[in-house]
This record gives sequence, C-alpha cells and structure tokens, in this order.
Amino acid sequence: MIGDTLRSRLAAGENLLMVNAHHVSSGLVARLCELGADAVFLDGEHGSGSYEDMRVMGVATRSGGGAAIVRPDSHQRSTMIRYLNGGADGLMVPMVETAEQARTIVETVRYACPADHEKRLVICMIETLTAIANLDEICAVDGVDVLFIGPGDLSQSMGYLPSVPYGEERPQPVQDAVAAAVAKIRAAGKIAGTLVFKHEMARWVEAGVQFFYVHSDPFLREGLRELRRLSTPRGG
Ligand code: 3PY
Ligand code: MG
Repeated sequence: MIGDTLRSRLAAGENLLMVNAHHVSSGLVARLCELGADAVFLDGEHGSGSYEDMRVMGVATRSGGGAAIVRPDSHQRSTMIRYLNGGADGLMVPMVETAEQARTIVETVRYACPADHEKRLVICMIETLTAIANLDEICAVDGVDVLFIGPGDLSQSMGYLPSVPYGEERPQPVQDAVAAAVAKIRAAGKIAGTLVFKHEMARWVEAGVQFFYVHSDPFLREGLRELRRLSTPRGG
C-alpha cells in the first residue's frame, strides 16, 4: 500500500491529482495513472463497483504507479475494514460532521491495519454546514491526513443544487464557504482538498488546496467535441 507516499508528497508541499474513472475498469484506472494521475478515486458511495472490483482496480492502479483511494458509502466499520483489507491505499469517508466521527474513522483504520496503518491515507469529507461549524475540532483530530470539502453536498446543505452546468460557476456563497474552510484547514496546519473542474483549478491552487479531485468525463466530453468539430466538413 502506498498511502504514505502521498502523505510524504503532500507534506513536502506537492499538489496531488486524484481522478475518478467513473467506470469499473482496471485498464482505465491503470492508464489514468500511467498518464499522470497520482491517485484514482474508487467510489463505493456512487457507482456499481463491488468489493472485489475495488480490490482488483486497486491492484491495477498501483501497477500504473498511482494510489487507490476508496470512498465507502458510510461510516459503517465493517465496510471501511473490508475496503482496507482489499488493499485501499486510503479511505475518503463522506459526511464527516464531528470530531468524534473523525476519531472513530482513524481508530478503525488503525484497528483494520495494525501492521501498516501508516500506509493508508485518511481523508475526511467536509460537506455539510454542521461539518463546517465543527471544522476547528475536526481539524484537531490526530491521524486525519486531508480535510476534503465536497462542494456538491455542501451546496445542497446550503440550499443550492449540488451541481452547475459544466464550465459555469457554483453559487458565490458556496465558493465563499469553500474558501473560508480551506483557509481554516490551512491555518490549522492541515492539508485541504476539494473537487474541481478545469476552469477552477488555478483559483484553488492559489488558495492553497493541495489535494485535487477531478472527474474524467469532462476530458472525454471536451476531447470528443473537438474531434467531432474537426471531423465535420465545413458547411456540413
Ligand atoms: C461532493 O461534492 O459532495 C462530493 O462528494 C465530491 O466531492
Ligand atoms: Mg458528497
């Protein structure tokens, strides 16, 4: 497991790219890493992957030189343990709202991997107004490597739609809330992460975000649109 490699790189000030393949495909996750992704996001909260799919994709991810970060669908102890036993390089746990929950997640990782828990990255997702209100206490929990702001669920928690059309901006109050959370995480000496689209990247790099989660679909969509344009005869 290579979560410790990501931790060291973050501690050295590097920014990391984690890509969601959106498909259950070992070939695709390996290729994404060969082409430059530092990690792939294997989503057990959305999508159709089984425990075995996640294990096999994790092996493929590492063969491509990247790390496999798995999102369980809940804080259920047995679910997290099964992903860790299947070789997850890290867990990105959704809907962490209190320091107590963050502590339980850290303890679960240490329990599941007594011999090599330091090789697993622990990421807590901050994605509700309650989590934002408790952010100082959550940041103070030892063993949490990355505090990751989920702008989609945070938007819903603030009364907005979870997503905006590709290329558009999220509502300003959501952007402000993410920026304030990033500043707080950094002031606490912790690593901040968030989901970004290409056009937002420079802004969040500037704000000090180090752990970037990106979707692969926009690249496919943009690439195909461009090929379609180039392949269409003028006037056609
Ligand atoms: C969210 O934005 O809510 C996510 O879970 C992904 O970042
Ligand atoms: Mg979310």
